[in-house]
Amino acid sequence: MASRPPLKMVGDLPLIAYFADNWENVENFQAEEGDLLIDTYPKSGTTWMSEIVDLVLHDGENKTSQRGAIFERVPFLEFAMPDMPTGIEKLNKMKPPRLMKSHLPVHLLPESFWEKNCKIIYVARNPKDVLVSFYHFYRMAIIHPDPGTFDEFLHQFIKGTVSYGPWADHVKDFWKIRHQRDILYLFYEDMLEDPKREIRKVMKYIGKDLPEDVVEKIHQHTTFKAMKDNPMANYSTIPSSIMDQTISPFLRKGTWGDWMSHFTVAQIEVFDEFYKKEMSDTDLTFCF
Ligand code: PPS
Repeated sequence: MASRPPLKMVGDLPLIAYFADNWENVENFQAEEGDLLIDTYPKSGTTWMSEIVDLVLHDGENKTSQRGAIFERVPFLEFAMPDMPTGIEKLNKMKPPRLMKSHLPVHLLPESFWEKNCKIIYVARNPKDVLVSFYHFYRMAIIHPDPGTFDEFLHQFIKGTVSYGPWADHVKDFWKIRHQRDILYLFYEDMLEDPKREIRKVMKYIGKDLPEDVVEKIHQHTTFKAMKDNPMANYSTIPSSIMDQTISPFLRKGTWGDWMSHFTVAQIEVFDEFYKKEMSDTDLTFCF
Protein backbone atom coordinates (compact mmCIF):
# COMPACT_ATOMS: atom_id res chain seq x y z
CA MET A 1 0.00 0.00 0.00
CA ALA A 2 1.37 3.40 -0.98
CA SER A 3 2.04 5.58 2.04
CA ARG A 4 0.81 9.18 1.86
CA PRO A 5 -0.45 9.19 -1.75
CA PRO A 6 -1.20 12.65 -3.17
CA LEU A 7 -4.86 13.69 -3.14
CA LYS A 8 -6.86 13.08 -6.33
CA MET A 9 -9.61 15.26 -7.75
CA VAL A 10 -13.21 14.07 -7.88
CA GLY A 11 -14.83 16.82 -9.91
CA ASP A 12 -13.75 19.98 -8.10
CA LEU A 13 -12.97 18.17 -4.83
CA PRO A 14 -9.50 17.07 -3.69
CA LEU A 15 -9.95 13.70 -2.04
CA ILE A 16 -7.88 10.96 -0.39
CA ALA A 17 -6.55 8.97 -3.36
CA TYR A 18 -8.04 5.61 -2.31
CA PHE A 19 -11.46 7.21 -1.85
CA ALA A 20 -11.23 8.86 -5.27
CA ASP A 21 -10.33 5.52 -6.89
CA ASN A 22 -13.54 4.03 -5.48
CA TRP A 23 -15.68 7.00 -6.52
CA GLU A 24 -17.96 5.21 -8.99
CA ASN A 25 -19.25 2.95 -6.21
CA VAL A 26 -19.88 5.93 -3.93
CA GLU A 27 -21.70 7.90 -6.60
CA ASN A 28 -23.98 4.94 -7.31
CA PHE A 29 -24.68 4.13 -3.66
CA GLN A 30 -28.36 3.41 -3.04
CA ALA A 31 -29.52 5.08 0.15
CA GLU A 32 -32.83 3.65 1.37
CA GLU A 33 -35.76 5.28 3.08
CA GLY A 34 -35.01 5.71 6.77
CA ASP A 35 -31.23 5.70 6.38
CA LEU A 36 -29.65 8.32 8.60
CA LEU A 37 -26.53 10.22 7.59
CA ILE A 38 -24.10 12.13 9.80
CA ASP A 39 -22.21 14.58 7.62
CA THR A 40 -19.43 16.97 8.61
CA TYR A 41 -16.36 18.67 7.29
CA PRO A 42 -13.53 16.48 8.73
CA LYS A 43 -12.58 16.96 12.40
CA SER A 44 -15.83 18.64 13.37
CA GLY A 45 -17.23 16.06 15.78
CA THR A 46 -18.28 13.16 13.52
CA THR A 47 -17.13 10.41 15.88
CA TRP A 48 -18.72 12.07 18.89
CA MET A 49 -22.04 12.48 17.06
CA SER A 50 -21.81 8.91 15.71
CA GLU A 51 -21.45 7.52 19.24
CA ILE A 52 -24.37 9.66 20.45
CA VAL A 53 -26.72 8.68 17.63
CA ASP A 54 -25.84 4.99 17.90
CA LEU A 55 -26.64 5.12 21.63
CA VAL A 56 -29.87 7.07 21.09
CA LEU A 57 -31.00 4.49 18.52
CA HIS A 58 -30.24 1.73 21.04
CA ASP A 59 -31.95 3.40 24.01
CA GLY A 60 -28.63 4.26 25.67
CA GLU A 61 -27.68 0.60 26.00
CA ASN A 62 -23.87 0.58 26.41
CA LYS A 63 -23.68 -3.11 25.64
CA THR A 64 -25.00 -2.51 22.14
CA SER A 65 -22.47 0.21 21.54
CA GLN A 66 -19.72 -2.23 22.55
CA ARG A 67 -20.72 -4.56 19.72
CA GLY A 68 -18.00 -3.18 17.46
CA ALA A 69 -15.69 -0.27 16.74
CA ILE A 70 -17.40 2.98 15.85
CA PHE A 71 -16.32 2.68 12.19
CA GLU A 72 -18.09 -0.72 12.04
CA ARG A 73 -21.26 0.44 13.77
CA VAL A 74 -21.39 3.64 11.70
CA PRO A 75 -19.75 2.90 8.33
CA PHE A 76 -17.88 5.68 6.58
CA LEU A 77 -19.65 6.02 3.21
CA GLU A 78 -16.73 6.95 0.95
CA PHE A 79 -14.04 5.01 2.82
CA ALA A 80 -11.73 2.80 0.77
CA MET A 81 -8.26 1.42 1.39
CA PRO A 82 -6.39 -1.56 -0.05
CA ASP A 83 -7.16 -4.89 1.66
CA MET A 84 -10.00 -3.43 3.73
CA PRO A 85 -13.75 -3.55 3.14
CA THR A 86 -15.01 -0.27 1.73
CA GLY A 87 -17.71 1.75 3.44
CA ILE A 88 -20.10 0.83 0.64
CA GLU A 89 -19.38 -2.90 1.08
CA LYS A 90 -20.13 -2.62 4.80
CA LEU A 91 -23.32 -0.69 4.17
CA ASN A 92 -24.52 -3.09 1.51
CA LYS A 93 -24.31 -5.88 4.08
CA MET A 94 -26.48 -3.97 6.58
CA LYS A 95 -30.26 -4.01 6.57
CA PRO A 96 -31.83 -0.54 6.20
CA PRO A 97 -32.44 1.71 8.00
CA ARG A 98 -28.70 2.25 8.39
CA LEU A 99 -26.67 4.86 10.23
CA MET A 100 -23.61 6.10 8.35
CA LYS A 101 -21.14 8.96 8.23
CA SER A 102 -19.66 11.00 5.42
CA HIS A 103 -17.58 14.12 4.88
CA LEU A 104 -18.87 14.74 1.36
CA PRO A 105 -20.09 18.24 0.50
CA VAL A 106 -23.72 18.80 -0.53
CA HIS A 107 -23.04 18.70 -4.27
CA LEU A 108 -21.20 15.35 -4.17
CA LEU A 109 -23.55 13.37 -1.93
CA PRO A 110 -25.03 10.46 -3.88
CA GLU A 111 -28.38 11.47 -5.42
CA SER A 112 -30.19 8.65 -3.62
CA PHE A 113 -29.97 10.53 -0.28
CA TRP A 114 -32.09 13.32 -1.72
CA GLU A 115 -34.41 10.99 -3.66
CA LYS A 116 -35.16 8.97 -0.51
CA ASN A 117 -35.44 12.06 1.73
CA CYS A 118 -32.94 10.64 4.19
CA LYS A 119 -32.46 12.50 7.44
CA ILE A 120 -29.09 14.23 7.77
CA ILE A 121 -27.39 15.42 10.94
CA TYR A 122 -24.73 17.98 10.10
CA VAL A 123 -22.12 19.04 12.66
CA ALA A 124 -19.99 22.15 12.16
CA ARG A 125 -17.05 23.42 14.21
CA ASN A 126 -15.11 26.66 14.22
CA PRO A 127 -12.52 26.49 11.45
CA LYS A 128 -9.49 27.39 13.57
CA ASP A 129 -9.98 24.33 15.79
CA VAL A 130 -10.89 22.25 12.71
CA LEU A 131 -7.63 23.29 11.09
CA VAL A 132 -5.54 22.37 14.15
CA SER A 133 -7.30 19.03 14.57
CA PHE A 134 -6.97 18.31 10.83
CA TYR A 135 -3.26 19.15 10.86
CA HIS A 136 -2.59 16.62 13.64
CA PHE A 137 -4.82 14.07 11.91
CA TYR A 138 -2.83 14.46 8.68
CA ARG A 139 0.35 13.85 10.70
CA MET A 140 -0.90 10.64 12.30
CA ALA A 141 -2.92 9.07 9.44
CA ILE A 142 -0.83 8.02 6.44
CA ILE A 143 -3.87 7.97 4.17
CA HIS A 144 -3.16 11.73 3.83
CA PRO A 145 -0.26 13.44 2.06
CA ASP A 146 2.43 14.92 4.28
CA PRO A 147 0.92 18.09 5.81
CA GLY A 148 4.24 19.99 5.86
CA THR A 149 4.62 22.61 8.58
CA PHE A 150 1.59 24.02 10.39
CA ASP A 151 2.04 27.24 8.41
CA GLU A 152 2.08 25.36 5.11
CA PHE A 153 -1.01 23.39 6.12
CA LEU A 154 -2.81 26.58 7.14
CA HIS A 155 -2.26 28.01 3.67
CA GLN A 156 -3.46 24.79 2.01
CA PHE A 157 -6.58 24.92 4.19
CA ILE A 158 -7.27 28.54 3.19
CA LYS A 159 -6.77 27.66 -0.48
CA GLY A 160 -9.13 24.70 -0.10
CA THR A 161 -6.54 22.21 -1.34
CA VAL A 162 -6.68 19.90 1.70
CA SER A 163 -8.70 16.70 1.60
CA TYR A 164 -12.46 17.50 1.19
CA GLY A 165 -11.63 20.93 -0.17
CA PRO A 166 -12.86 24.33 1.04
CA TRP A 167 -14.21 24.38 4.59
CA ALA A 168 -16.39 27.47 4.06
CA ASP A 169 -18.33 26.09 1.07
CA HIS A 170 -18.96 22.87 2.99
CA VAL A 171 -20.51 24.50 6.06
CA LYS A 172 -22.37 27.18 4.07
CA ASP A 173 -23.87 24.80 1.52
CA PHE A 174 -25.46 22.58 4.19
CA TRP A 175 -26.57 25.70 6.09
CA LYS A 176 -28.33 27.05 2.97
CA ILE A 177 -30.43 23.93 2.42
CA ARG A 178 -31.05 22.97 6.05
CA HIS A 179 -34.74 23.94 6.12
CA GLN A 180 -35.70 22.88 2.64
CA ARG A 181 -34.08 19.44 3.21
CA ASP A 182 -34.93 18.88 6.88
CA ILE A 183 -31.31 18.81 8.04
CA LEU A 184 -30.46 18.98 11.74
CA TYR A 185 -27.57 21.46 11.80
CA LEU A 186 -25.57 21.34 15.03
CA PHE A 187 -22.36 22.88 16.34
CA TYR A 188 -19.46 21.18 18.11
CA GLU A 189 -19.15 24.15 20.48
CA ASP A 190 -22.83 23.78 21.49
CA MET A 191 -22.21 20.10 22.20
CA LEU A 192 -19.37 21.11 24.51
CA GLU A 193 -21.46 23.80 26.19
CA ASP A 194 -24.52 21.66 26.94
CA PRO A 195 -24.16 18.07 25.72
CA LYS A 196 -27.52 16.90 27.09
CA ARG A 197 -29.38 19.73 25.34
CA GLU A 198 -27.80 18.68 22.03
CA ILE A 199 -28.52 14.97 22.71
CA ARG A 200 -32.17 15.93 23.21
CA LYS A 201 -32.17 17.77 19.86
CA VAL A 202 -30.90 14.59 18.19
CA MET A 203 -33.58 12.52 19.94
CA LYS A 204 -36.34 14.87 18.82
CA TYR A 205 -35.04 14.90 15.24
CA ILE A 206 -35.01 11.13 14.95
CA GLY A 207 -38.21 10.67 16.89
CA LYS A 208 -36.82 9.01 20.03
CA ASP A 209 -38.34 9.86 23.36
CA LEU A 210 -36.00 8.66 26.10
CA PRO A 211 -36.24 9.37 29.83
CA GLU A 212 -33.81 11.75 31.52
CA ASP A 213 -31.81 8.96 33.20
CA VAL A 214 -31.09 7.49 29.75
CA VAL A 215 -30.08 10.92 28.42
CA GLU A 216 -27.71 11.17 31.39
CA LYS A 217 -26.34 7.71 30.60
CA ILE A 218 -25.76 8.63 26.96
CA HIS A 219 -24.01 11.80 28.07
CA GLN A 220 -21.76 9.92 30.49
CA HIS A 221 -20.87 7.38 27.83
CA THR A 222 -19.96 10.08 25.28
CA THR A 223 -17.81 12.45 27.34
CA PHE A 224 -14.36 13.01 25.87
CA LYS A 225 -12.79 10.96 28.66
CA ALA A 226 -15.21 8.04 28.32
CA MET A 227 -14.69 7.89 24.57
CA LYS A 228 -10.92 8.26 24.86
CA ASP A 229 -10.87 5.28 27.25
CA ASN A 230 -13.24 3.23 25.09
CA PRO A 231 -11.43 1.03 22.51
CA MET A 232 -14.71 0.83 20.57
CA ALA A 233 -14.70 4.61 20.15
CA ASN A 234 -11.05 5.71 20.16
CA TYR A 235 -9.81 4.07 16.93
CA SER A 236 -7.14 2.13 18.87
CA THR A 237 -8.12 -1.02 16.97
CA ILE A 238 -6.75 0.51 13.73
CA PRO A 239 -3.14 -0.67 13.17
CA SER A 240 -0.54 1.95 14.07
CA SER A 241 0.93 1.56 10.58
CA ILE A 242 -2.23 3.36 9.35
CA MET A 243 -3.02 5.68 12.26
CA ASP A 244 -0.08 6.30 14.55
CA GLN A 245 -1.61 7.48 17.80
CA THR A 246 1.86 8.00 19.31
CA ILE A 247 2.23 10.92 16.85
CA SER A 248 -1.18 12.32 17.82
CA PRO A 249 -4.11 10.52 19.46
CA PHE A 250 -7.38 10.35 17.50
CA LEU A 251 -9.19 11.78 20.52
CA ARG A 252 -6.61 14.51 20.95
CA LYS A 253 -7.90 17.47 23.02
CA GLY A 254 -11.68 17.47 22.62
CA THR A 255 -12.08 21.13 23.43
CA TRP A 256 -12.47 24.56 21.85
CA GLY A 257 -9.79 27.21 21.56
CA ASP A 258 -6.80 24.89 21.18
CA TRP A 259 -6.03 26.98 18.05
CA MET A 260 -4.72 29.68 20.40
CA SER A 261 -1.70 27.54 21.23
CA HIS A 262 -0.94 26.94 17.53
CA PHE A 263 -1.55 30.22 15.66
CA THR A 264 1.02 33.03 15.55
CA VAL A 265 -0.23 36.64 15.46
CA ALA A 266 0.55 36.77 11.73
CA GLN A 267 -1.39 33.54 11.11
CA ILE A 268 -4.39 34.89 13.03
CA GLU A 269 -4.38 37.94 10.78
CA VAL A 270 -4.25 35.88 7.59
CA PHE A 271 -6.91 33.48 8.84
CA ASP A 272 -9.28 36.20 10.06
CA GLU A 273 -9.06 37.88 6.67
CA PHE A 274 -9.93 34.56 4.98
CA TYR A 275 -12.83 33.98 7.39
CA LYS A 276 -14.24 37.48 6.91
CA LYS A 277 -14.14 37.18 3.14
CA GLU A 278 -15.59 33.67 2.98
CA MET A 279 -18.36 34.32 5.49
CA SER A 280 -19.46 37.73 4.16
CA ASP A 281 -22.34 36.19 2.19
CA THR A 282 -23.95 34.14 4.98
CA ASP A 283 -25.66 34.59 8.35
CA LEU A 284 -23.89 31.45 9.63
CA THR A 285 -21.53 32.33 12.47
CA PHE A 286 -19.08 30.42 14.63
CA CYS A 287 -17.94 30.61 18.19
CA PHE A 288 -14.13 30.69 18.54
S1 PPS B 1 -12.97 12.60 11.59
O1 PPS B 1 -11.69 11.85 11.47
O2 PPS B 1 -13.04 13.68 10.61
O3 PPS B 1 -14.14 11.74 11.57
O4 PPS B 1 -12.85 13.31 13.04
P1 PPS B 1 -14.07 13.85 13.91
O5 PPS B 1 -14.59 12.76 14.72
O6 PPS B 1 -15.02 14.62 13.05
O7 PPS B 1 -13.37 14.92 14.83
C1 PPS B 1 -12.37 14.59 15.74
C2 PPS B 1 -12.33 15.69 16.77
O8 PPS B 1 -13.46 15.54 17.65
C3 PPS B 1 -12.98 15.38 18.98
N1 PPS B 1 -13.87 14.52 19.79
C4 PPS B 1 -14.51 14.94 20.88
N2 PPS B 1 -14.54 16.14 21.50
C5 PPS B 1 -15.26 16.24 22.65
N3 PPS B 1 -15.94 15.22 23.21
C6 PPS B 1 -15.95 13.99 22.62
N4 PPS B 1 -16.62 13.00 23.17
C7 PPS B 1 -15.21 13.82 21.41
N5 PPS B 1 -14.98 12.78 20.58
C8 PPS B 1 -14.17 13.23 19.59
C9 PPS B 1 -11.60 14.77 18.80
O9 PPS B 1 -10.83 14.85 19.96
C10 PPS B 1 -11.08 15.62 17.64
O10 PPS B 1 -10.78 16.96 18.01
P2 PPS B 1 -9.35 17.45 18.51
O11 PPS B 1 -9.45 18.95 18.56
O12 PPS B 1 -8.33 16.98 17.53
O13 PPS B 1 -9.17 16.86 19.87
